[in-house]
Amino acid sequence: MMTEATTVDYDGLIPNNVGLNQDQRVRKALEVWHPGYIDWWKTMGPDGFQDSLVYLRTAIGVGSEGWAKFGFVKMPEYKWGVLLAPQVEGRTIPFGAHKGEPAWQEVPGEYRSMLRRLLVIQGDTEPASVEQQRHLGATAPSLYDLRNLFQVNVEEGRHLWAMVYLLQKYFGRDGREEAEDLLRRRSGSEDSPRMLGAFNERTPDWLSFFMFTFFTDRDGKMQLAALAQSGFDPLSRTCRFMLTEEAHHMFVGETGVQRVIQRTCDAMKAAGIDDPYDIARIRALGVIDLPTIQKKANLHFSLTLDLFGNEISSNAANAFNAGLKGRYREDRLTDDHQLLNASYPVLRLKDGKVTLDDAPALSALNMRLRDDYVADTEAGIARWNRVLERAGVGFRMSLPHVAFNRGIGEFAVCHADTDGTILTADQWAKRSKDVLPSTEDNQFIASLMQPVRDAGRYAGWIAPPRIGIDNMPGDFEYVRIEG
Ligand code: BYC
Repeated sequence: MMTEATTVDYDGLIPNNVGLNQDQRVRKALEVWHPGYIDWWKTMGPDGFQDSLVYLRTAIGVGSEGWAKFGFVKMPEYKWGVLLAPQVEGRTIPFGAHKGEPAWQEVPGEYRSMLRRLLVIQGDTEPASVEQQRHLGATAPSLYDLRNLFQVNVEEGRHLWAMVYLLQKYFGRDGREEAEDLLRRRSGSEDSPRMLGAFNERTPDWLSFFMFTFFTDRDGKMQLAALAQSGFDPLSRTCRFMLTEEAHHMFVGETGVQRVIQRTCDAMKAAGIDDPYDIARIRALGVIDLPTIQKKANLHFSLTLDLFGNEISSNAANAFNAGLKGRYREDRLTDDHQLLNASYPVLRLKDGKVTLDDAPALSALNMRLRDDYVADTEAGIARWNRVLERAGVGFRMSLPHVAFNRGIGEFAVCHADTDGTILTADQWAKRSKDVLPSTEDNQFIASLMQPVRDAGRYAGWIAPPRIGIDNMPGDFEYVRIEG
């Protein structure tokens, strides 16, 4: 049974469904944080479009249907708010040592620092992605894509609000300091970088953006799904609502790459080119050759795998045991949800070979979530391949081996080919340009990044979408750039 209204209070400065009007202390703390956030958005958010009118969706409820309203908004005036999925009455802790006890409505003292760390890491990724994408507006391939970029950006901003609310409400002074620090760190900064590796990388072009939203936002989905199982009920409710927004971000990535592949296939067909490796001729058509798209996928997949942490992790075991972070779809799994005697197969590097070893299931939870992620990603790749099948082009996209190009975990110490073969440093030095984007590849992609700003028109390297956002017609002006 659900309790609480699913509508959102829009009267105050901060739209919310958490009763901020009755909670002076937290409301005050958020109102103090608000100007710093707006300042961050204006200086680190989308560059050059702060006065444009953008056709954005805003959440107006948290029910399963009809939570979004579309309309033209200037981004700094977007209604960022605090939205939690409705409380489920009688909810119990679904896993770990406290399984079956009533879900916590307050922070359990013994797990305070562990929980704070999880919130801060999650919170840190959200503004980081906005910073990484801030220059992309200048080269958008259409107004439709420009609008999708901004939608993703404002929602990542809202996800930051979601974590900041939890920090401010449940962690007092420490929480306020963490909330300030989330606005202080910067993606790619030498002195004060974002916390996780992939969030300090550059997103230099639109193919990178689509790959990022396909691969890295999907890590967001998996991590949020694991946190949505949390025994700390406010975190569970927050993540459940964030997941409804995350779906659009992955749609942007998946269909973005799909449209790039489609356009390349169409151009090859029109020019009578059958060989996908006839790269110079294909590039001369002004489209991105399929092997280069594969290299970009290799890069983004491997960077994203690093976000799952070490295969064997006591942090992950402790968070599960404490009831704070579960497994993907914990509620649909049918084991004892405690895993004290269970094992799980883990890929390891042994005597220079990739081997599968059983490890205690509790320690292997990062590996397990990563496996679930890989399976989810495979399904998306299969949808890309349907475009290639339909076009009759002899090329298929695939995921590289999990040992390929890793910076964290078991395989960080070795070089591996895309099929998992371990390579020497010399072999890797020769091979890497064939499997990761080279400077030349990146320069070619950069040369295509010319903005298209007429409603209904698209850059030559990407096909138009099949349907418009909110069912708008093909020539709809999604962004009124002059405001
Ligand atoms: N970079 O025991 P381990 C998203 C550190 S994306 C740098 O394996 P654990 C989004 C680790 O902190 C989802 N350092 O770690 C997507 C630890 O340090 P300490 C974000 C790393 O904790 C797109 C040490 O190495 N949410 O939402 O088991 C757009 C030992 O490692 C990295 C979350 O990640 C790294 N990649 O696993 C916008 C959920 N990996 O403590 C948004 C919350 C590990 O020894 N986070 N280290 O000093 C977690 O659940 C876990 O902290 C992690 C790491 C899965 C990240």
